Amino acid sequence: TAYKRSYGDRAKAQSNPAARALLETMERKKTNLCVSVDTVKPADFLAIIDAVGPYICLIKTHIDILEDFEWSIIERLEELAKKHDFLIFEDRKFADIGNTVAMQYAAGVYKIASWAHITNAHPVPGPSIVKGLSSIGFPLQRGLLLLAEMSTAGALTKGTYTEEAVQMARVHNDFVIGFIAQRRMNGIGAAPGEAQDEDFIILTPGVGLEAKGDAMGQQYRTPREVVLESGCDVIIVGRGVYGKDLSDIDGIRARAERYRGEGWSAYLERIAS
Ligand code: 5FU
Repeated sequence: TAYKRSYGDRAKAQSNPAARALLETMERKKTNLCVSVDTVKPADFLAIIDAVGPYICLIKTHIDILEDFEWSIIERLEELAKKHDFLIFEDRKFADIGNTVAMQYAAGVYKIASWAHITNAHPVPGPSIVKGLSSIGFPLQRGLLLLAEMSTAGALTKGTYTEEAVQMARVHNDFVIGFIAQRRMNGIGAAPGEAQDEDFIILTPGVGLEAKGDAMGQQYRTPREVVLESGCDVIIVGRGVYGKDLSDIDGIRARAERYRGEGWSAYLERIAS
């Protein structure tokens, strides 16, 4: 099955350019770490990205958290992506009708489709959300993740909801490259014998080595649990890397290096087993 194969091997079979580029970057840089930079000040945002850049395959943004947004932040982000060889994932979690999300994705203040290689959407509105986003993103060679499962306590993303998210992805697998989920999704909800060689990329938030959770429902598992035991591909780490003191760049760099090591060794163990 796909998750026993190397990222580089899996890249070759991907037809979506963003999926292929992500897997190739992971193989080339030997990292399955995505850092989530959830900071308010643009200066912190850019300094942290520059520090963790060498250790990551992907940076995850919530662009609407930044105060005093200006377009030069995007230009700087794109420069850093080139300098350190990583891709950009805007964690926008689109959730509206196709016509609306197409505008939210292409236009407005952030023009997400113009700079984010990957974005994500809740499957709650049904397949029309994929159609709307694909009308903008597919021609730009972007990729979409569906939120099949969330990391928070009591999340409603379970059972048939998760299964139908996978079915939705299957129907639109030119643009939908994988899932935000807590475990592998290949073959879920498929008829026996169907979907044998599908290969969805699984990106997993709720990863931490120190804490078990936060005061607002977040739940953490270790890179080993996520990558080795649950078969996920990319670990998404926010506070575990940037911590409480955003000026402690050496500490941030050291933690990124540590998570990269933990994630990569779990992956090596997985493909060797
Ligand atoms: F879809 C999800 C989810 O299920 N859980 C999450 O935590 C997204 N996230 C995001 O990952 C969340 O919005 C944060 O940006 C990040 C996790 O940050 P942490 O500091 O590692 O808890």
